[in-house]
Amino acid sequence: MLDLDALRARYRQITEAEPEGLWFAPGRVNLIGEHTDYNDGFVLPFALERKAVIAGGRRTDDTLVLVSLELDDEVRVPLADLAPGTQGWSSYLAGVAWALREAGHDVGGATLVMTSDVPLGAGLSSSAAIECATVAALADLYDLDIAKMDRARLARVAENDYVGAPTGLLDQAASTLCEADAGLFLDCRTLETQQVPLPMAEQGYEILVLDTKTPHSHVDGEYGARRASCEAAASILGIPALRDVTDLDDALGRLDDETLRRRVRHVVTENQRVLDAFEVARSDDLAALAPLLDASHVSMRDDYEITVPTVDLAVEAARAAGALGARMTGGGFGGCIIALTRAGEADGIGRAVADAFTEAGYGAPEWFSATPAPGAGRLA
Ligand code: GAF
Repeated sequence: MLDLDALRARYRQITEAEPEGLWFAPGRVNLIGEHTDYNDGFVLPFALERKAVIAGGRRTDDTLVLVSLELDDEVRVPLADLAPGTQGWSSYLAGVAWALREAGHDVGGATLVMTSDVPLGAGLSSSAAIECATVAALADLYDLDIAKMDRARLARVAENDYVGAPTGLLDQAASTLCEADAGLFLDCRTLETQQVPLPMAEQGYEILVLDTKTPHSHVDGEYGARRASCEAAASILGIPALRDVTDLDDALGRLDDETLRRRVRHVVTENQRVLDAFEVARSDDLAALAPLLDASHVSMRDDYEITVPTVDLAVEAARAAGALGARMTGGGFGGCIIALTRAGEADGIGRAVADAFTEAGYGAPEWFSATPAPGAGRLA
């Protein structure tokens, strides 16, 4: 549970004033469409109730005072010293101020005190939640008129150019643009979006999110290596991005390297699965999502090679315990799985996975049932 009284108290301690406002942005799960975003493809995430919240106010000393409640840490950065490549938790906030200023927005100093219950490194977009909450705070504080998609893009600039993680737009778009009880269908090339109602409870389903507690990071080499493979394959195929593959067999036949072939097969089939999921979600039985989730996991495991043993076991154990379908969600190399279950069964399936982890000698996972929640905004 987020302690908003403690958040306000910490703000008062620093500034001797009340915050000018509280802003939030959520973490997300990606229902389907993994590693498709930077290939100009399609994604279908939804936002979580778990979120980052920032208590903020303007300052007149051209300085950012950035505080993490959880880490009990305070960082002071003069605006003139904002510099890409800075590491650490505060770079997700400082990077947004930098990105806004680079884009020509008149952002001055601010005190931003942050708290978050999005688990770190779990593949639930803890960093995008902080970035998008920071955009929301600074945009309001400095009266900036920035459309939602542009907010997401600026948050991505912070992630890519300031923090140095070569990610796509999925996480920031989800955290900014999602709406309650809906998934967000996003075409990452045209940036067209569509809200896709996900009446899970009405149809008698639940989405279990289970954190394997195997931590991952996007600043390490594997994520960038996958991205580089996709760009190399697109260049060999003479197309702008793997989104443009129209005949998979033909494309595979033109690639000599077996690893590249597998990477391409994942991206192209995953894009199709997002389109299929989009259709299913508009029909009247969400159970038809299940085989798409399963196929997505197999593709990430065997072709894109971004799963790890804990994640694979979690998916298998969830399926064995009655989940209708399950897959890893997020960037990979650890983190979370999601499983589509019948209503009332998610918790028991979480417990069955925990038992399987104990038997395999893995640490205890954590899990919760997820309801699609709204994207970033002002809390108070
Ligand atoms: C991470 C990245 F941040 C996203 O841009 C996306 O590529 C995802 O991994 C994989 O789908 O969350």
